[in-house]
Amino acid sequence: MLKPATTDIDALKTLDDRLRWLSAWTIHHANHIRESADGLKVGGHQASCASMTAIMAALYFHALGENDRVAVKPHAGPVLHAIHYLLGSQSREALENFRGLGGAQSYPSRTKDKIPVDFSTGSVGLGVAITLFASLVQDYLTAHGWLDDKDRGRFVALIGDAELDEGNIYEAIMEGAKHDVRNLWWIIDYNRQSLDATSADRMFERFDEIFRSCGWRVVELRYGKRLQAALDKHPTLKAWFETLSNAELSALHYQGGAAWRARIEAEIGKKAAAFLKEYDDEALAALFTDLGGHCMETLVDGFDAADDDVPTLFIAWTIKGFGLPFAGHKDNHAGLMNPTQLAALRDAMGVGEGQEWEPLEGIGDNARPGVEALIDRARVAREKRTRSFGSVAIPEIPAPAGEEQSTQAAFGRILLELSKAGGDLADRIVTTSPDVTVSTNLGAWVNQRGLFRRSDMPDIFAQAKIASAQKWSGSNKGQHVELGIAESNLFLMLAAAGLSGDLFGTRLFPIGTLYDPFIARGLDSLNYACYQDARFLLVATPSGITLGPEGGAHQSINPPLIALGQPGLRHYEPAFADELAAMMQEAFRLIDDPAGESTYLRLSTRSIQQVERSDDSWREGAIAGGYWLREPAANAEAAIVAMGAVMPEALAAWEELRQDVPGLGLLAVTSPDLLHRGWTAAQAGRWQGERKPSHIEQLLSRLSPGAGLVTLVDAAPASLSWLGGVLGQRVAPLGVEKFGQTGSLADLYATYRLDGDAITEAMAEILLQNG
Ligand SMILES: Cc1ncc(C[n+]2csc(CCOP(=O)(O)OP(=O)(O)O)c2C)c(N)n1
Ligand SMILES: [Mg+2]
Repeated sequence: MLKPATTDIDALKTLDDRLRWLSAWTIHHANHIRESADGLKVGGHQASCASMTAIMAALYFHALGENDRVAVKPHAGPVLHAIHYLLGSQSREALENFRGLGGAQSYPSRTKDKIPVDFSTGSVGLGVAITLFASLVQDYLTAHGWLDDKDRGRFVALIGDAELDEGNIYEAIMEGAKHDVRNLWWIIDYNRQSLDATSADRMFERFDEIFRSCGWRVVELRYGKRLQAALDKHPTLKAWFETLSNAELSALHYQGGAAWRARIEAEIGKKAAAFLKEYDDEALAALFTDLGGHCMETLVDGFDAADDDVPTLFIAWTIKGFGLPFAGHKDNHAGLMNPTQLAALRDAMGVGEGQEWEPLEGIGDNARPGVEALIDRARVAREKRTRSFGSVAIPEIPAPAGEEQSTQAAFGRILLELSKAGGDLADRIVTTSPDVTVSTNLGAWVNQRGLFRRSDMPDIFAQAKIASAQKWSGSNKGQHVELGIAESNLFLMLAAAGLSGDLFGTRLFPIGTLYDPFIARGLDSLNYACYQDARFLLVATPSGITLGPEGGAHQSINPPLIALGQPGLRHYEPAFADELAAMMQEAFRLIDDPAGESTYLRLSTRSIQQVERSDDSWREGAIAGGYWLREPAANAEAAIVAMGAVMPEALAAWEELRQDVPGLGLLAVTSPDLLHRGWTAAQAGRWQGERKPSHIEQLLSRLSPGAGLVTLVDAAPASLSWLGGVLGQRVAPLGVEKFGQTGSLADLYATYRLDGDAITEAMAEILLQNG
């Protein structure tokens, strides 16, 4: 820790003011001074920033240690930029270009901002929860000997009070309690305002109870020192103050001293007369705005007192828009000061006109050294930014043997073999699953590598000699993090583990398994993980109506479409075990490559006959998104295009139809996602003079320009129907458009038109159209 021996409270207060000024100015500049080419409102949140400049000054210039990592409330992004501007790590150009292309981002972004952002934020709640999983990853790395004690830190989330409505926060703290997480500070900017208005009072005294019952220490920073002292002297006034609702408090803060006086006179009367005499209106307003989250002494004392590893929730009372003309107004969320108001703030801050960007402008000679000393100390603490890539040798992953296999079973066997063979990759794999470890075939891996628990967890069933195929014991050397059924937590765990190289300098290879349809349960968290460039392998299994009797609400139709639209996530859907092995090898490579990405494997429980390969030529195509499983004749009039578990139907139909349809090809698609990306990239390339056709253009150009394609997929048919647009070929798209029916495979394939008859009929129709 780089904490100062004595705290220069005055210097911290100066920095608080400076952050309030610079964040307001940055937003003002973007909205009122920078030229607008399109007339669109630029926006920004001056009130949300002003609400927490004191908290952030106390944190960044006093409390944070060099290993500590922070998720900043999205709408306080400009305060983070102002801090880095003072530290010298943010440029004036980027601030002048706030919310512009290449400028400081609206909300802190790991990937788009140039300053070191520990966690991206924007979708409220997720930035909060990821800190908990990052702390768990830190414990994991320490337990496995990858992180020295001296490199451990604390994970801090700066939270808007309205964020507390996001359910993912409670899912996270319950999971955290199970894993005994520590080293967390969650600091609520308790301004009791949300976007629309003031927040509901009913939950008021409930949040702390919820956290306490999950093992957290709750520290309420309600009053600043001055207000505390004043209220201690006047118990009646204190009791009255504490009955004010959120809306009343906010309104009074907005109205100011005269309103406070009138209200106190009306409601307390004579008993408050002596008190009111002590203050003029201005002093009265200043007194009542002296809440804990704006009082530097209170913040510093509060942070200093929490010097252990107990997870701590700070409830820091604040006023939204503190120090700005719209402080406390319920509509101030997106409020912007007008130029006159801004000029008044500038004058009040002692900043000269024309000197707005000068970092320490107007700070007197006496105060400067103290301020500069705090900045210097903080600079050291904030500079660290590691990205660890390319450190691990990825071995060749052979396909599991077996004439008949399902991709899901093959996945389990590949992991088992990796575990048995050992080595760096196997040691760095960490698996995780929301209570579907066994049913997604991670069981054998877990038998080998064990559950991760900081303290030993015996396998009671094994001790009692009760027969079970599944060992279930935990230790701090275990490599599987078992989660409760909360898919959002799975993705946040993958996000945190997938950033281990960035956060801790050690790359892990996280693998998460879940049921394919339940991707939707954690979709925003998945998007959040990808947005931050976390790297992991997501294995979603089983999938589609191929579940057969299991069917019902477990069927998944649209995940391939989700993957098609999800940047940073590569979808592969293998039909055969050897494809899967190649894809897993590629996925591991992508995790450890700076230009890589995460991978989503959509697998099936259907055991199918494996194909015979005469050589390895399929492999490159399979990794690129597709290959001819049965070569078409040059200029063939038709092809079957199929993906994943329905490949046996495609192969059988190909056998049956090839007499009638000369030169018929069978294209095995392994990734519509990659094919589509390649297609659009090649188009964009052509606009810049590049001539290289994409993989899918090359594949389809083997057919005649007017050829017909029958596409077949156990998913939404739109996953493949777009292929007709590549070269203008006709498409008959087969797939699943309704879900929820149980049945045998034969019945379901017939009902949903995924069987041989459907392929034959579709082929006949499309060839007829051609003729
Ligand atoms: C998941 C999600 N839903 C909605 C929003 C839109 N939104 C942005 S801020 C906000 C409320 C902000 O209130 P609070 O968290 O208390 O922050 P404050 O500005 O008051 O500090 C909302 C609803 C969002 N960013 N993310
Ligand atoms: Mg709020």
